[in-house]
Amino acid sequence: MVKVLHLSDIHLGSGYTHGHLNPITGLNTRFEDFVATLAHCIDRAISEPVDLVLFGGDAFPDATPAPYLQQAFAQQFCRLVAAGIPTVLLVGNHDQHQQGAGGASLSIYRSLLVPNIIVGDTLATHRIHTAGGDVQVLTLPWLNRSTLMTRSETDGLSMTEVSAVLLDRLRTALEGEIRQLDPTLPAILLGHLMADTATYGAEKFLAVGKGFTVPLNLITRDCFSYIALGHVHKHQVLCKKPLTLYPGSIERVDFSEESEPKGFVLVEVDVEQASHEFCPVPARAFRTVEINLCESTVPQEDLLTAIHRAEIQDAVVRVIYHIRREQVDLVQDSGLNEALRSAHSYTISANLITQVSRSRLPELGIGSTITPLEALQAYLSNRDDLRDLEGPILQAAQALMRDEAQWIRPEMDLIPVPVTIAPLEESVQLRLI
Ligand SMILES: [Mn+2]
Repeated sequence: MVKVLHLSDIHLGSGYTHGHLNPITGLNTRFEDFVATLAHCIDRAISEPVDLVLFGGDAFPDATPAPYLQQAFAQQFCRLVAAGIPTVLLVGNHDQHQQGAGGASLSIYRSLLVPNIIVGDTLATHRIHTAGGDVQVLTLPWLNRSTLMTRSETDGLSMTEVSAVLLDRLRTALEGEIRQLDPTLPAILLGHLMADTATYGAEKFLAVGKGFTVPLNLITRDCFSYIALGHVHKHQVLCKKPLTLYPGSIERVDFSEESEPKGFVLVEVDVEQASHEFCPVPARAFRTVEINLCESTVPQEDLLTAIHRAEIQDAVVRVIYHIRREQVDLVQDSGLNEALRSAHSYTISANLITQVSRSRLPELGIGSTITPLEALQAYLSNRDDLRDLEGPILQAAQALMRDEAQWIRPEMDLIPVPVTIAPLEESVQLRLI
């Protein structure tokens, strides 16, 4: 039985806009938060003690972190080295330099031959001796086109075709590793990837062209006792046999993670099976206070009541209120600042509601067919403030249209391109996944 602590997506150095400068240390308070949470995870690894620590990737915001970030990260993982706990550091998409072309921010640990630290920047199997017995860890770092294919191979292929070829290569490479596994020892797959059945937000769309989604059944092979994942910030179990899960990130990076518990997992692994326990960490709370004041006769009072009701103590708070233009003077910022003093940091934004929307220009309505220039003309003749610029704007537009015509091949005009815009889920993790 091998006892494992699995954490992921540290992103040390992110989300500074939600913090402020600590006047004593001169550091951003969010940096200090992230370090404290990471220290909490390492404390637990040592106090248990666990036999092995697995980090699922994305250590920093990018592959060239500032020296103070590198140092803070190293100081924490160095404690595992001192305690004699073997550790695997997997390379995530944020750790790769130029999409895999120039090494990774974590490779330094291998170059320095730090004992008991293994850097997972290639698809490879590592046999690790731990206090709980020997274990095999197959590392699967973030893969992108350039990892598995040369440029000439991808030339002329569509995105879907590239994905199909990549998955095929991954299947073959994985099979090669699996065949060499020792069936008498527990085997763990440690991967930084987007599984097709995971719950995530806009990163799915943002990652188009950069990486690809891996079908869960490609990795959930019975030769593995445990499949340890990284990349998605929301903690979730994808499969019970073999146990496959994302521990999620350890600190909130933005408000999309407001309602997600943050933590790591402790996993007991043997050849046949694995069981886990999610351990929450004291990550800083994020709170949204949102209220519609349009119907309120005492908007300031109602807003203050809403703020007092929320648990804002030491939290990163955002206050959003909706208000009519004529009520704006009824809300005083000074009173709000006072009410929000116990928050760690806060932002206040007023959303002005215009009750009577302007009627559309009839000539631009549905059913009328006009050229782009006629549309511009109709728009300009309804904008008194642009009257002086009407001539020059029309001239500029004509010149642009002429220019454009040179670049448009006639056949391109004739092919309708179907565009499907999928609705984004509410919990978007835009920047960091
Ligand atoms: Mn990632």
